[in-house]
Amino acid sequence: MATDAGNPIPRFPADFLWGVSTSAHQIEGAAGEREPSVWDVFEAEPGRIKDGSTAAVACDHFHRHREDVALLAGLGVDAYRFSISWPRVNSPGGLDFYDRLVDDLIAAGVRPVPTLFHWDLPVTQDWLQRDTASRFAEYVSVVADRLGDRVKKWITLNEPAEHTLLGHALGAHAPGKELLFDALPVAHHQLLAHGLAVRALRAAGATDIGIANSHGPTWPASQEPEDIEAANFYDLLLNRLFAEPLILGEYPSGLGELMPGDVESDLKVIAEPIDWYGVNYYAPSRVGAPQGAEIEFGGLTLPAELPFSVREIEDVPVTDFGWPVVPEGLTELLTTFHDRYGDRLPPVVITENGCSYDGLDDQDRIAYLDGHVRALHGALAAGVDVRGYFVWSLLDNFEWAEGYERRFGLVHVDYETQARTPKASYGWFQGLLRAQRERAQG
Ligand code: GBH
Repeated sequence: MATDAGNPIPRFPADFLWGVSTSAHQIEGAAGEREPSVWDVFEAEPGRIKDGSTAAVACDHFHRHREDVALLAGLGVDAYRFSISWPRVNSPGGLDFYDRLVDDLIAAGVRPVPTLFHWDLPVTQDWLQRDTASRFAEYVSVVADRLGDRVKKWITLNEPAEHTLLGHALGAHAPGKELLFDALPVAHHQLLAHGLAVRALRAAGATDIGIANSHGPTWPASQEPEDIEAANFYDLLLNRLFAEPLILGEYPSGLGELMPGDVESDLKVIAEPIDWYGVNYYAPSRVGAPQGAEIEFGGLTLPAELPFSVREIEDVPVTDFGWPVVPEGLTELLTTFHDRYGDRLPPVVITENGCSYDGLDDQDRIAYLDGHVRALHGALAAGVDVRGYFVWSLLDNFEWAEGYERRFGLVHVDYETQARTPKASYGWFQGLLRAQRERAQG
């Protein structure tokens, strides 16, 4: 990979928000101390998780959060993005845990930035049912009433696109449904839940609300019309379906007609103004016309019925996960959004960016992050209003259907002993934060 690793990273605005991210189900463990979620059920089904593992213990963060807060303080981040588990809030002592976590973060000088839903749905809920959106908003009110005096920045949902696609269309994630295009109501109900949550948070006095959506540039496999058409369709699903209802107040390209309920009136709720737009970026996608047979891709088996096929991006390095490393894709993505939506695009925060590599001396992760931070600066220089950057992830953790084989952390976790060991990338990020702060002052 071509990097400027020797040169200092250009200066970001003094109030730029630097952070790291995690999610509840991937780190907390203590599964027996809360209500079950759809992930607990999914993990118990044979063959669902690659290494046969479960998240019952994970990083045992529920019992070790003080140690993890100390790692955050040592890293020197401004903010920590974690998620609140709805099934844990439903359980005795659940809110007390988040209450302590928030207090400990603030005492350590780290701003808490909770995500209210990161895929761990209570087993009593179902996104195919509209009612789940209303239940979500009630849960959000309970959390906001308890934490809103100290939590100032909120995220409603994490990647409703992945939760719809992987969880309900392809069945690779919980709840394991394989509905293909019949999963569209799951998208609509999550968007509705987002809008209702924004209203609930406003009612509790919140003034700084965003969402974390997964996006990436989509490149056609060739300039043949059928490849371009397939790539546009993929772009519609990944980059427009979950963005345009929020940003423009409408579904793209007639998709609204496929959604359940009174879509026009729901769109008024969905388009409730937000304060910033979170983007999770990992890699671009190369997409072409369907090839008529199932394809294995990025750990997934994509069915033949899809109107597109995902191809390999050649001649770039790949992570241990096999994902292509394309930092310029981040600049391209953000400038495309800026061009598409102009003034209607809220300020952007990168809510996740990271990679899976093994090893403590993770120079490959440093190269990945270094390249992406520079690419982000490129987007700023091109006029995109970017306000923050969060690395995925603080810790190695339970990587969903991949189990524990994929390691995304700046900190290594030994799952036998629960020992935390900062990797080389932890030191690199610490240095970046220090340098940005010194230059902001000097
Ligand atoms: C996020 O999902 C999740 O929010 C987080 O919980 C998770 O741990 C993290 O990322 C790492 O997976 O076309 O081969 O390049 C992001 C999921 C990332 C899945 C990009 C598809 C493209 C694979 N997506 N990825 S490839």
